[in-house]
Amino acid sequence: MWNETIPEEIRKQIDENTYGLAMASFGGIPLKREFDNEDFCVVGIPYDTCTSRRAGARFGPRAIRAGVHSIAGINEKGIYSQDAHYVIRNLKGMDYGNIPVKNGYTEISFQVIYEHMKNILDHGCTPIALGGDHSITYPELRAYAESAGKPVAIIHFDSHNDTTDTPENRKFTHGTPFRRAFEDGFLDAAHSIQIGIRGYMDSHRLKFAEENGMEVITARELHKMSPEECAERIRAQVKDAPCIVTFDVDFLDPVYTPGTGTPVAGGFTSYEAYELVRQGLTGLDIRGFDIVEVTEDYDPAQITGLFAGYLVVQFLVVLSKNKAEKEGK
Ligand SMILES: [Mn+2]
Repeated sequence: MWNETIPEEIRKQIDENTYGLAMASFGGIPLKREFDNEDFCVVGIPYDTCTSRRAGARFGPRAIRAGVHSIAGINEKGIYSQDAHYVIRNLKGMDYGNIPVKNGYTEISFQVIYEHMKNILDHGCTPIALGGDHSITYPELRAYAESAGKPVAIIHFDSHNDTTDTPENRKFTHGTPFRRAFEDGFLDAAHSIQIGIRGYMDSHRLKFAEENGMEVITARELHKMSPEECAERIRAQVKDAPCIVTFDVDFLDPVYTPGTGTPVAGGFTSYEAYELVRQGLTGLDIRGFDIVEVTEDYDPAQITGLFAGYLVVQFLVVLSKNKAEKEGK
C-alpha cells in the first residue's frame, strides 16, 4: 500500500486542478453562459455547410478544445507564456460552449451566430470564436460592427482572400465572407489587411482589395519578411481602427496544419504564426478573435488541434498586453 497522507499543499493543488474539465471546456476554464466581468469568452461555432472542398470543420471546436492542456489557473494565479516571456495575470475567462447552429441551414445559422456573438459583446467580453468554416466570420462581423457602432477592420491570416464574387444563389460560401461583409457595411476594408495569401488568386479578388484599400501581404512577400516588419505593416494599415483577428489555419503549410478543408502548400510554420500573432497584434484596438477551418478528420495525431489550441493562448498574450497597456500598467 502507499502512504495515504497527502500533504496539505499538494491536496490544495489537486483540488484546484480542473484539468479533468478541460475535456469539456477550453483549458478547464469555467463553462457557463452567465457573465461576471470576464475579459474573454471562448465560444465554439460548429458550422461547416459553406465549405467548398473537404468538410468537417463543424468538429473544429472539439478538436481545438482537445488541443490545449490547461489554462485553468488564468482566472486567479495567471499563467506564464515562456515563448512570449510574459505572465498573463490580468485576464478572467469563460467558455460559453458552442453556439447551437443548424448545419445545412445557412441563414438560420448565421442569425443564431449573430445573436450569440452580440450577446457576448453586449456583456463587454472579448469573443474568441472557434470555427467552423470561414463563412461564420460574416455574421460575427455584423455583431462586431453593431457593437462598435461602425464597420470594423480585419487582420486576416489565410492562404485565400475569401472575397470571391459569387452569383446571388451562391452568396454564402467560406470563400465569400469578406466581400459580403463589405457589401453590407460591416467591414472597414480601408484599415484591413490580409496576410499569407497564396491561393489561386483570380484577378477579381486582388482587384477587390485594391479598389477598396485593403492591404494584401502575399505568402511570397511574407516569406522574405521578419515578424517585426510584418507587425509594422499591420500597424501602419490598421492604425487605431476597431478590428478583429480572423485566423484561417490554412495560413500555415499543410505540414503544420493538415487538418483543414482547403490546404495550400507553401505556407508558414507554427512558430512563425505564433510569433506574428504575439508581435504583430499588440497595441491595436482588437475587439475579438476567431480561428477557423480546423477539421478533425484530416488531423493525424491532433497536429492541427494542438496548433489551434495554443494559438488561442497567443491571442490571450496579446489581449493581456493590450489590456495592461490600456490601463497604463
Ligand atoms: Mn479562409
